Amino acid sequence: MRTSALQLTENFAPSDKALVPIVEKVVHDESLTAEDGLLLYETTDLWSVCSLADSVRTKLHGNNAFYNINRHVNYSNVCALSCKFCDFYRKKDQEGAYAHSLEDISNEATQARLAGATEMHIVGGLHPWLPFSYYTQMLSTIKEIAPDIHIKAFTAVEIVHLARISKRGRDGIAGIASVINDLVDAGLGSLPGGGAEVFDERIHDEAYRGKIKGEQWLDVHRVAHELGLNTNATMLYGHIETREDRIKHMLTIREEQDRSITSSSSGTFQAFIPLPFIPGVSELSHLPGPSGIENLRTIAISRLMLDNVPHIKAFWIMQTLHMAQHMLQCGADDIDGTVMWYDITKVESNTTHQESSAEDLCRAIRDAGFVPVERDTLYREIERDGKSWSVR
Ligand code: V47
Repeated sequence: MRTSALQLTENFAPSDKALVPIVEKVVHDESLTAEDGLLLYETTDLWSVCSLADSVRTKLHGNNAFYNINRHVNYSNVCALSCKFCDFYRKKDQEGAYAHSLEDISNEATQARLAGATEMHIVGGLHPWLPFSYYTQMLSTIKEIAPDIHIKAFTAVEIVHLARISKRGRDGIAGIASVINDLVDAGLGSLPGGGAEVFDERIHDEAYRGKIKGEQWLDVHRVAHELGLNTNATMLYGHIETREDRIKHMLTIREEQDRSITSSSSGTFQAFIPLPFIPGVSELSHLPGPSGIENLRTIAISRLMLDNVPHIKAFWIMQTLHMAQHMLQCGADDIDGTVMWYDITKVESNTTHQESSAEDLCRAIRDAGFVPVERDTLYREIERDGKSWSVR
């Protein structure tokens, strides 16, 4: 039996006494400051950081840990950008460049429906020549084949790209809103959290010059929230950024979430997903990427800093399923889903086939001491009978 959050925090005596004021704030539901965040990064008392984060996740979610039955689809790796951390993009005529046809996508939707998936998570590069109709038809085709599947698609930079190719790039926020409305009409259900990287101009200019900046990423998510869509937020860490940059990034997401919660927006950030940099054969492949301990610490600190974001996801594809189990004990409450195909990073596999069965995900969750709960994209519980499912 796991200790409940309040029991743990009231009797909690960290061996690093510098953490005591942070423990007090957490017990009294006070938000942590940037200085607190840095202290959590600097302390050698990692056990206390993780236990404190675990107490917060337990308070929010009890013993539940979430997963879903989903499919990730990377429709094209052709990209106008050349981000230094990225091992996924190809130029149009480069070996390995691809763009899936709408027929490929409809086959994938059929497979997803037959497998009982509740979600398709779709992202790709900024393809220079695919027309706007490719994207709307992709969504409507999936909806025709699998009307109940939730489509979570297109990172903020893709939305900005779609505004440009549909001649709404100069219309600012109104252009973004009109693109999102078109996509929703075609079947879009929510936005994933990708492409946020680290909100810092220096890092942007050094590692992903040409990509939209933090303010634009936030604009897109703000508009989506105002239009009633839920979204996620990521942070790509462990490359050339500092720990200060990470804390600043988390605080920016927290501020934006406050804005969405207190405004008339009906959408909010549902989950925060720290993504560890995977060097692969990217231009930054000389860097080692973050260590397992840094990954645990970052998950725990995310849980503690982002007190207004309900879910912290340990994306097993990038963290590995074994590490995701540890992360469930250090603040994470979600590990993503069955995935099937994933082309953006490859940690334990040389192919895009990166799949975990629902049974394996549940076993991993149980083994970590939690109760597996199948959720849909909006974190509603799923009642399942084999391949057929409904929202509880
Ligand atoms: O946008 C690219 C990142 C993101 C690398 O919203 C890399 O539920 C690590 O956003 N090493 C895509 N990361 C993944 C993503 C995501 C994943 C799971 C769930 C959700 C969600 C979102 O991956 C990209 C980029 O930020 N990325 N290259 C790399 N070498």
